[in-house]
Amino acid sequence: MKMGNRISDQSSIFSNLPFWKSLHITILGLDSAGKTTVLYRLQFNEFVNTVPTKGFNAEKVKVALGRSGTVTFHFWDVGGQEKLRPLWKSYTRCTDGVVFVVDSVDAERMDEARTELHKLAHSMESQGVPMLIIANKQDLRNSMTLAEIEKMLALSELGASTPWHLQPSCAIIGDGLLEGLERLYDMILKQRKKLKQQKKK
Ligand code: G3D
Ligand code: MG
Repeated sequence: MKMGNRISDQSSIFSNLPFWKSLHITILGLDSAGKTTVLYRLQFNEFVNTVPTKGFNAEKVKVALGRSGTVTFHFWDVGGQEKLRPLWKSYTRCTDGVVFVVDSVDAERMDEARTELHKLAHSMESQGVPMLIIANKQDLRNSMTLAEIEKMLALSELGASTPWHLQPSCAIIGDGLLEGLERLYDMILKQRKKLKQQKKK
Protein backbone atom coordinates (compact mmCIF):
# COMPACT_ATOMS: atom_id res chain seq x y z
CA MET A 1 0.00 0.00 0.00
CA LYS A 2 1.27 3.45 -0.84
CA MET A 3 0.54 6.28 1.54
CA GLY A 4 1.94 8.87 -0.85
CA ASN A 5 1.10 12.42 0.04
CA ARG A 6 -2.49 11.74 0.97
CA ILE A 7 -1.56 12.69 4.50
CA SER A 8 -0.46 16.20 5.21
CA ASP A 9 0.11 18.51 8.10
CA GLN A 10 -2.62 19.93 10.23
CA SER A 11 -4.36 23.11 9.27
CA SER A 12 -6.14 25.36 11.71
CA ILE A 13 -9.10 25.83 9.36
CA PHE A 14 -10.13 22.32 10.23
CA SER A 15 -10.50 22.79 13.96
CA ASN A 16 -14.11 24.00 13.72
CA LEU A 17 -15.44 21.20 11.59
CA PRO A 18 -18.52 19.17 12.53
CA PHE A 19 -17.83 16.02 14.50
CA TRP A 20 -17.81 13.66 11.53
CA LYS A 21 -14.93 15.60 10.03
CA SER A 22 -12.99 16.00 13.25
CA LEU A 23 -12.56 13.08 15.61
CA HIS A 24 -10.71 12.36 18.82
CA ILE A 25 -8.92 9.05 18.80
CA THR A 26 -6.96 7.49 21.64
CA ILE A 27 -4.08 5.17 20.78
CA LEU A 28 -3.52 2.51 23.41
CA GLY A 29 -1.73 -0.79 23.85
CA LEU A 30 1.15 -2.32 25.79
CA ASP A 31 4.48 -0.54 25.76
CA SER A 32 6.57 -1.11 22.64
CA ALA A 33 3.61 -2.40 20.60
CA GLY A 34 4.24 0.43 18.15
CA LYS A 35 1.75 3.14 19.18
CA THR A 36 4.09 6.07 18.73
CA THR A 37 5.32 4.66 15.43
CA VAL A 38 1.73 4.46 14.21
CA LEU A 39 1.09 8.05 15.23
CA TYR A 40 4.19 9.53 13.69
CA ARG A 41 3.93 7.42 10.60
CA LEU A 42 0.53 9.00 10.04
CA GLN A 43 1.76 12.45 10.98
CA PHE A 44 4.94 12.69 9.00
CA ASN A 45 4.57 9.85 6.58
CA GLU A 46 8.09 8.83 7.38
CA PHE A 47 9.86 6.61 9.85
CA VAL A 48 11.06 8.34 12.98
CA ASN A 49 13.10 6.85 15.77
CA THR A 50 10.84 6.56 18.77
CA VAL A 51 11.65 6.79 22.44
CA PRO A 52 9.39 5.23 25.07
CA THR A 53 6.50 7.62 25.72
CA LYS A 54 6.70 9.18 29.17
CA GLY A 55 3.59 11.34 29.25
CA PHE A 56 1.65 11.35 26.03
CA ASN A 57 1.95 12.50 22.45
CA ALA A 58 -0.84 14.47 20.89
CA GLU A 59 -1.03 15.18 17.18
CA LYS A 60 -3.63 16.54 14.86
CA VAL A 61 -3.49 14.81 11.49
CA LYS A 62 -5.49 15.51 8.38
CA VAL A 63 -6.14 12.28 6.52
CA ALA A 64 -7.72 11.85 3.11
CA LEU A 65 -9.88 8.74 3.40
CA GLY A 66 -10.96 7.14 0.15
CA ARG A 67 -14.73 7.47 0.19
CA SER A 68 -15.15 9.83 3.09
CA GLY A 69 -13.04 12.78 2.04
CA THR A 70 -10.69 14.56 4.40
CA VAL A 71 -11.05 13.91 8.09
CA THR A 72 -9.06 15.55 10.86
CA PHE A 73 -8.00 13.12 13.55
CA HIS A 74 -6.83 14.33 16.94
CA PHE A 75 -4.69 11.48 18.17
CA TRP A 76 -3.70 10.92 21.77
CA ASP A 77 -0.88 8.44 22.20
CA VAL A 78 -0.85 7.53 25.85
CA GLY A 79 2.11 5.58 27.22
CA GLY A 80 1.57 1.85 27.61
CA GLN A 81 3.87 1.08 30.51
CA GLU A 82 2.10 -0.56 33.39
CA LYS A 83 2.33 2.45 35.66
CA LEU A 84 0.66 4.64 33.03
CA ARG A 85 -2.29 2.37 32.29
CA PRO A 86 -4.51 3.75 35.05
CA LEU A 87 -4.41 6.97 33.02
CA TRP A 88 -6.07 5.30 30.04
CA LYS A 89 -9.50 5.81 31.53
CA SER A 90 -9.24 9.56 31.59
CA TYR A 91 -8.40 9.60 27.91
CA THR A 92 -11.16 7.25 26.83
CA ARG A 93 -13.92 9.03 28.71
CA CYS A 94 -14.70 11.31 25.78
CA THR A 95 -12.99 9.66 22.83
CA ASP A 96 -14.69 8.93 19.52
CA GLY A 97 -12.67 5.80 18.91
CA VAL A 98 -9.77 3.75 20.19
CA VAL A 99 -6.82 2.38 18.28
CA PHE A 100 -5.41 -0.57 20.23
CA VAL A 101 -1.98 -1.58 18.97
CA VAL A 102 -0.72 -5.13 19.46
CA ASP A 103 2.77 -6.48 18.79
CA SER A 104 2.11 -9.52 16.57
CA VAL A 105 5.42 -11.08 17.58
CA ASP A 106 5.09 -10.75 21.33
CA ALA A 107 3.34 -14.05 22.08
CA GLU A 108 4.46 -13.87 25.69
CA ARG A 109 2.54 -10.71 26.39
CA MET A 110 -0.54 -11.49 24.29
CA ASP A 111 -2.38 -12.54 27.47
CA GLU A 112 -1.54 -9.23 29.06
CA ALA A 113 -2.71 -7.41 25.96
CA ARG A 114 -5.98 -9.35 26.03
CA THR A 115 -6.56 -8.49 29.68
CA GLU A 116 -5.95 -4.78 29.07
CA LEU A 117 -8.06 -4.76 25.92
CA HIS A 118 -11.05 -6.34 27.64
CA LYS A 119 -10.69 -4.12 30.69
CA LEU A 120 -10.72 -1.16 28.39
CA ALA A 121 -13.69 -2.37 26.37
CA HIS A 122 -15.58 -2.99 29.57
CA SER A 123 -14.90 0.51 30.86
CA MET A 124 -16.21 2.03 27.63
CA GLU A 125 -19.18 -0.29 27.18
CA SER A 126 -21.78 2.31 28.04
CA GLN A 127 -20.37 4.71 25.44
CA GLY A 128 -20.11 2.07 22.71
CA VAL A 129 -16.73 3.35 21.55
CA PRO A 130 -15.52 1.51 18.41
CA MET A 131 -12.10 -0.12 18.52
CA LEU A 132 -9.58 -0.56 15.78
CA ILE A 133 -7.20 -3.30 16.85
CA ILE A 134 -3.95 -3.11 14.96
CA ALA A 135 -1.95 -6.33 14.61
CA ASN A 136 1.33 -4.53 14.16
CA LYS A 137 4.79 -5.73 13.07
CA GLN A 138 3.37 -8.07 10.43
CA ASP A 139 6.64 -7.54 8.54
CA LEU A 140 8.48 -9.77 10.99
CA ARG A 141 8.88 -13.37 9.96
CA ASN A 142 7.65 -14.85 13.23
CA SER A 143 4.56 -12.67 13.53
CA MET A 144 1.34 -14.41 14.46
CA THR A 145 -1.46 -14.59 11.90
CA LEU A 146 -4.64 -12.56 12.17
CA ALA A 147 -6.65 -15.66 13.06
CA GLU A 148 -4.22 -16.52 15.87
CA ILE A 149 -4.31 -13.00 17.22
CA GLU A 150 -8.09 -12.80 17.05
CA LYS A 151 -8.27 -15.95 19.09
CA MET A 152 -5.58 -15.01 21.61
CA LEU A 153 -7.22 -11.65 22.21
CA ALA A 154 -10.62 -13.34 22.50
CA LEU A 155 -12.14 -10.70 20.26
CA SER A 156 -15.31 -12.71 19.79
CA GLU A 157 -15.97 -12.17 23.49
CA LEU A 158 -16.11 -8.42 23.17
CA GLY A 159 -19.59 -7.21 23.99
CA ALA A 160 -22.06 -6.31 21.27
CA SER A 161 -21.76 -2.68 22.28
CA THR A 162 -18.12 -2.56 21.22
CA PRO A 163 -17.76 -2.58 17.43
CA TRP A 164 -14.26 -3.68 16.48
CA HIS A 165 -12.05 -4.37 13.49
CA LEU A 166 -8.75 -6.26 13.45
CA GLN A 167 -6.26 -4.77 11.00
CA PRO A 168 -2.85 -6.19 10.07
CA SER A 169 -0.18 -3.54 9.73
CA CYS A 170 3.45 -2.65 9.53
CA ALA A 171 3.65 0.74 11.17
CA ILE A 172 7.26 1.47 10.24
CA ILE A 173 6.25 1.42 6.59
CA GLY A 174 2.66 2.50 7.08
CA ASP A 175 1.09 -0.61 5.61
CA GLY A 176 -2.51 -1.07 6.69
CA LEU A 177 -2.84 2.15 8.65
CA LEU A 178 -5.10 4.03 6.26
CA GLU A 179 -7.30 0.99 5.69
CA GLY A 180 -7.61 0.64 9.43
CA LEU A 181 -8.49 4.29 9.93
CA GLU A 182 -11.12 4.06 7.24
CA ARG A 183 -12.75 1.14 9.02
CA LEU A 184 -12.61 2.94 12.34
CA TYR A 185 -14.19 6.00 10.77
CA ASP A 186 -17.02 3.91 9.31
CA MET A 187 -17.64 2.25 12.66
CA ILE A 188 -17.76 5.63 14.41
CA LEU A 189 -20.31 7.02 11.94
CA LYS A 190 -22.45 3.91 12.21
CA GLN A 191 -22.38 4.08 15.99
CA ARG A 192 -23.41 7.75 15.94
CA LYS A 193 -26.36 6.96 13.71
CA LYS A 194 -27.42 4.15 16.00
CA LEU A 195 -27.28 6.35 19.09
CA LYS A 196 -29.25 9.07 17.34
CA GLN A 197 -32.00 6.63 16.39
CA GLN A 198 -32.12 5.26 19.92
CA LYS A 199 -32.61 8.76 21.25
CA LYS A 200 -35.53 9.37 18.90
CA LYS A 201 -37.41 6.34 20.20
P1 G3D B 1 5.05 2.20 21.78
O1 G3D B 1 4.83 3.63 21.49
O2 G3D B 1 3.82 1.37 21.67
O3 G3D B 1 5.72 1.95 23.10
P2 G3D B 1 7.04 2.34 19.69
O4 G3D B 1 6.04 1.58 20.67
O5 G3D B 1 6.28 3.04 18.64
O6 G3D B 1 7.99 3.13 20.50
O7 G3D B 1 7.78 1.11 18.99
C1 G3D B 1 8.50 0.13 19.74
C2 G3D B 1 9.50 -0.56 18.83
O8 G3D B 1 8.81 -1.31 17.82
C3 G3D B 1 10.40 0.41 18.07
O9 G3D B 1 11.66 -0.24 17.91
C4 G3D B 1 9.73 0.51 16.72
O10 G3D B 1 10.61 0.88 15.68
C5 G3D B 1 9.27 -0.93 16.52
N1 G3D B 1 8.17 -1.05 15.57
C6 G3D B 1 7.01 -0.34 15.53
N2 G3D B 1 6.22 -0.76 14.52
C7 G3D B 1 6.88 -1.74 13.89
C8 G3D B 1 6.57 -2.59 12.75
O11 G3D B 1 5.55 -2.50 12.09
N3 G3D B 1 7.53 -3.51 12.41
C9 G3D B 1 8.70 -3.65 13.10
N4 G3D B 1 9.57 -4.58 12.68
N5 G3D B 1 9.02 -2.89 14.16
C10 G3D B 1 8.13 -1.94 14.55
P3 G3D B 1 12.94 0.04 18.83
O12 G3D B 1 13.96 -0.85 18.27
O13 G3D B 1 13.22 1.49 18.67
O14 G3D B 1 12.51 -0.33 20.21
MG1 MG C 1 5.20 5.27 22.71
